[in-house]
Amino acid sequence: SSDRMDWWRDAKFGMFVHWGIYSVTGGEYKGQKLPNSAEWMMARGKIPVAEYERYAGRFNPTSFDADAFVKLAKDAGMKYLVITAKHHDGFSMFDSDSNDFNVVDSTPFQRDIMKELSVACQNQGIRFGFYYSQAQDWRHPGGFGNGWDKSIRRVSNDTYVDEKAVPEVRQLLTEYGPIAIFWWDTPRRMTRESFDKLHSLTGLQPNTITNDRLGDDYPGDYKTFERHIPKDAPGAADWEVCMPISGSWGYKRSDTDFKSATTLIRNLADIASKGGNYLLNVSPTGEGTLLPQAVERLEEIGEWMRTNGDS
Ligand code: FUL
Repeated sequence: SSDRMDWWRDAKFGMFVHWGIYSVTGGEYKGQKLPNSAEWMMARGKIPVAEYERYAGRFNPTSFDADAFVKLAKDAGMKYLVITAKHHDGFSMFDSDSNDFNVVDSTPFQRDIMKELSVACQNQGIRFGFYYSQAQDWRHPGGFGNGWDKSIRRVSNDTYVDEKAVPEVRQLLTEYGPIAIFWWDTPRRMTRESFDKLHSLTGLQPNTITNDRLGDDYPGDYKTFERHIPKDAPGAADWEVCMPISGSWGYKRSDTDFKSATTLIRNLADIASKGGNYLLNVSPTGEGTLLPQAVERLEEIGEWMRTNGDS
């Protein structure tokens, strides 16, 4: 019998992409290397909202080419791509109607990166999905997570959900073609109304597959494991391991901790043999390209896939 999960179960391998205005400095704030992943730069540096906004003015990844980017994933044997439409910092990587702090309205680049990628994926037969930080938002006064900027006059989390998360999720699910995956992240305690509003939006595209990070009562379609591979096949029917190709999710200049191609291939085989999917993360720079270390590894995996894979 056919199931909306069929393609996902067959896919085994996807590309995760963390990209945002923190990529401009490679996660460094005023020349300081900060602990944790680069996309956490604003929180680790305790950067005030007004100051963080200025990074948008430096985001101009003119070397970005959506077709070439998607081709890298396809040639590596990946079947789907999931990218950060909005991370915790509150910056929207698409032409958001409800948030001007976005790639089209607030950067010299002025191009809708999500639109370009959705088209490139569709042309090359790669399923396309969004990561969306629905709870943490360090810029909106009702988003969770920003405890450092005391100049913000807080509003309720419901206000944030109504003003930003709901309209953005709706826009992402109506203006960007078929969305294969909606990848929620870092659940926090919201009101039942807010959870339900977000949850029901995924019904706009009945075939959209979701992970389990909207909230405790919303298991989604599959279980997310972060950074580690379960030792034994987990009880869950459908699960995915997400893992950065190096140490950080977002591009971090000081991060040279690339996993070897051998390790990556072994991980893929290990996960696939236990029935899961591998969502391998790469980190575009402020120029819009991947470091050669990442490209080389993707190419090596692709070679292995062509010799040993099933397609
Ligand atoms: C985490 C986030 O806080 C990280 O920044 C990253 O997006 C990872 C995949 O999920 O919980």
